[in-house]
Amino acid sequence: MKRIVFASFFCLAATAASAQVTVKDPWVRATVPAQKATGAFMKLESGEDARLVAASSPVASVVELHETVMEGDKMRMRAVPSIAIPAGKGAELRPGGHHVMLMDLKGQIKEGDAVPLSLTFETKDGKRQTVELKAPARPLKTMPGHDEPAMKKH
Ligand SMILES: [Cu+2]
Repeated sequence: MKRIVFASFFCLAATAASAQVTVKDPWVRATVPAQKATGAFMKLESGEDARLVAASSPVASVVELHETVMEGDKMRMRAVPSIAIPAGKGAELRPGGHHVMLMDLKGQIKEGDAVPLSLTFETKDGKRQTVELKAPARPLKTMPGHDEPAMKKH
């Protein structure tokens, strides 16, 4: 009887491993001195429907999940409880869209720094997975900043 229980346990473990969320191309926007907040961006892929439900980093006292919304012609950010990662489609966290917001920064994040991030994902059936990674810091140059009050069109 015990052997059967162990066998099914290992089967479940194998299934969970194959359903993991993959994090690709993570990066954090470098900051200038005295800047208190910045964003972390990445591509998320998953074989089954999942959500990013929590994030933390030792460089920031407060970490939130944000979306960017247009209010009239202004871009605003607001906290959301989770970011959906549809199976096979994935999600892209980018400036001007969803992102991980690092707030109350403990110091300047310089270009080339490796910023530790801990991301918690949850699948539809409630299984949780935490991914630890280091995201390189780089300046935002050509893309519109998510903290700019409005996108200019010419
Ligand atoms: Cu934000």
